[in-house]
Amino acid sequence: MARNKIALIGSGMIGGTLAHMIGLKELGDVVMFDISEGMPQGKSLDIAQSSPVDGFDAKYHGANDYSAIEGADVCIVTAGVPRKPGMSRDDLLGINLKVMEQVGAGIKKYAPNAFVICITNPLDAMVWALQKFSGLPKTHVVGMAGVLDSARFRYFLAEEFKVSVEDVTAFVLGGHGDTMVPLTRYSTVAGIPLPDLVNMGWTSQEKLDQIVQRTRDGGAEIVGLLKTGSAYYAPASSAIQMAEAYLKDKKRVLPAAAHLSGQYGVKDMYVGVPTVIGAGGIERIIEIDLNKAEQAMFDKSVSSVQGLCEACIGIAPNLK
Ligand code: A3D
Repeated sequence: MARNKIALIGSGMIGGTLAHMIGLKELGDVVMFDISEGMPQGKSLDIAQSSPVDGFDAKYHGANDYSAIEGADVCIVTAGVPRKPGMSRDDLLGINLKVMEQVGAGIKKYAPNAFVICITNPLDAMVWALQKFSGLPKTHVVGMAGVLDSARFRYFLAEEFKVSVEDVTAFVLGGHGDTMVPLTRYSTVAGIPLPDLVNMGWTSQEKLDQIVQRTRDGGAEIVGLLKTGSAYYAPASSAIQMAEAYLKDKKRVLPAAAHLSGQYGVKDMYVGVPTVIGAGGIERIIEIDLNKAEQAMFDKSVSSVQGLCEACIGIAPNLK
């Protein structure tokens, strides 16, 4: 049986980390694509040379031509530009929308049966545009943000409670941005919801609110420290978890920016919601009950994503 083929479209900081992780986890052969000449070839050769040391078998190929992604089972898209300090994710919209148009055409031509995971920001609008530009089924084009946002939330909670990150589950809904909705009611330590942990004296409501805010600002905190770009280790790990769920038909329950066609009262938009990811791509969208306050936060997040999609249509009217 042939190995899976995983195409990385964009081979910068996240793309390089993805390529390395795919080898270490033996998920398949890797094609690193980028417009920068020599860079994907150089990174591919470098990672391939680590394989005898780490003991994994995978073919690595760097390319500047889309034909190299032909027949890919999974495409992970990071092509575009990241944020610099002082920039919001939305500032990237104009440049990255044009990149999505090229990427969409490349995937449509060479990898129409792939499961496509978009990471490029502003995430919810870019994945929406990428699905339209590529014409791939909506179940097979998905955005990575929720796994990362909930991982940040889980990490901060585990630190606060002094328990293993493995025992903390977290739920983050909505767009990937300042309006994301970390749901404390559905986040737990070993099944105990966060509001109960406040009542049990494990933390205060004030501290929990600070953690929620730090989660919302999680990306900006790292941009401020790095100064030259944005986070890449945790974003790469998060996308790998989604790719693995698809390739191994794990049917993982993962938050993802998924296409909504009426769920949560939202039509033809990508917003972060809990999903089931397996061999069928996005196999199910899980609709949970939101209370009034949560619904209001979710609506605010949806309207900010809607504003970005409208801005995309302003630039590329063919997206309508
Ligand atoms: P970076 O290291 O700059 O890599 C981007 C790569 O894209 C570069 O190597 C570019 O040469 C390449 N590129 C630019 N234009 C094109 C094109 N037209 N076709 C193909 N390749 C092209 O950035 P990064 O890897 O740090 O981040 C990539 C993207 O992910 C950015 O848009 C970030 O904002 C975004 N990001 C999203 C999250 C989410 O949670 C959604 C987290 C972190 C970063």
